[in-house]
Amino acid sequence: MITGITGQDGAYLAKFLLEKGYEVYGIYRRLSTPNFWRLQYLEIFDRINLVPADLTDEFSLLESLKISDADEVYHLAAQSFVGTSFEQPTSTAHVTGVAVTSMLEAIRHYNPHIRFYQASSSEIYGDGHTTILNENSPFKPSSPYAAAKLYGYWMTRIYREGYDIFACNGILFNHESPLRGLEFVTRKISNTAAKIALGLEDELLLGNLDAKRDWGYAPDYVEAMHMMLQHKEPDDFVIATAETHTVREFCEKSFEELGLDWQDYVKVDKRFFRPLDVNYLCGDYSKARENLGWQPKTKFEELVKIMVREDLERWERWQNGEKFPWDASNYPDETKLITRALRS
Ligand code: NDP
Ligand code: GDR
Repeated sequence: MITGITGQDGAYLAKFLLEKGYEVYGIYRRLSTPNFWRLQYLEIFDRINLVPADLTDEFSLLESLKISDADEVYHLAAQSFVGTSFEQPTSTAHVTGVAVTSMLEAIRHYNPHIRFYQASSSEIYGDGHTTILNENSPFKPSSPYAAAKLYGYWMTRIYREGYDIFACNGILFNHESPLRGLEFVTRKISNTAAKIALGLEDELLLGNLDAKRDWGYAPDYVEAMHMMLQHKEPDDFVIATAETHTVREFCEKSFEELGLDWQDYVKVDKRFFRPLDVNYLCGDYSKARENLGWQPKTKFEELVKIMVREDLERWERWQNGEKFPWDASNYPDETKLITRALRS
């Protein structure tokens, strides 16, 4: 069973598990506009058992375990956008933090033999690091999102050590794809650059261009989640590429892919800065390589190409009148949205 199956990782993981012969269940919550585009895009929507549940409704989580009778639970659902966590810190605490405990409690009561994967994050390291990070590096969260994830990280360890539940933290560094939400910086860049190349947009407004991230490719990363739950012992693993690049470099490579100079189009806008930011992240995945046999297959430049080419193709098809499941054509202009940064 996958929580967060309608998100980027949930959709890729579902596809990966279906290809392995798994029967896949996923929870979805009621939204005024249903969000199944990623499952439709990957052509797996009809092969998934969808169970209604919400992370803030503990009994619905317990019920989802009963309905699926799962052997493995991949807990991916969260309020996953760091920027929003500054604007909605309490709901982020409930959804991204406390719900991890709700799910672990549901497992403890329903079937403590279920193997549990927690979607932990490199954000738990926070700002101030200058060297490559591993499982033993200190945690110092720099956002409400990161604090909630750190709580989830510790609850996962507490249930592993206290109740003998096979519970693992995947400390995943940023991973991206054409299924990434449009508010995250990589997809914002690839999508807007593609539109600029086709004359559909004339500028790209961004915040902190100096932030460095270790960006990998999401389909590579969901394989690591599965490997963790097949390992002989439950443990915590960093999943990363061990390379770091600035947001500026992501822009440069994206526009270059389209034959354009990023400096002609990118402008800095204070609305996209955060009250606190993490300026450097780079992950050491040696433990995962040695214990799980996992390593990234897709590096930075290839990732940029995949994303830019895909967004360009989608917009070309859109210009030709094609309709297919994807998000961009319905997304509002971000600059129309009032953010806390703008008010202050
Ligand atoms: P997405 O934002 O794409 O997906 C989040 C998922 O959580 C969606 O399916 C969403 O459902 C679901 N969700 C949110 N709130 C609730 C709720 N109250 N009840 C039920 N479901 C809910 O995230 P990603 O796929 O990128 O990330 C997956 C997980 O991994 C997240 O926990 C994220 O924090 C974590 N992570 C991600 C990294 C990355 O680089 N992508 C790196 C490290 C960690 P809906 O469609 O209804 O909104
Ligand atoms: P992040 O991803 O916060 O690392 O969290 P995001 O892509 O939002 O930001 C990365 C860096 O880019 C800077 N930035 C901008 N970010 C956004 N979104 N929009 C902009 O216009 C912009 N301009 C500059 C940010 O300040 C930041 O430094 C992601 C999420 O997937 C989390 O759920 C996950 O846990 C972490 O990655 C690992």
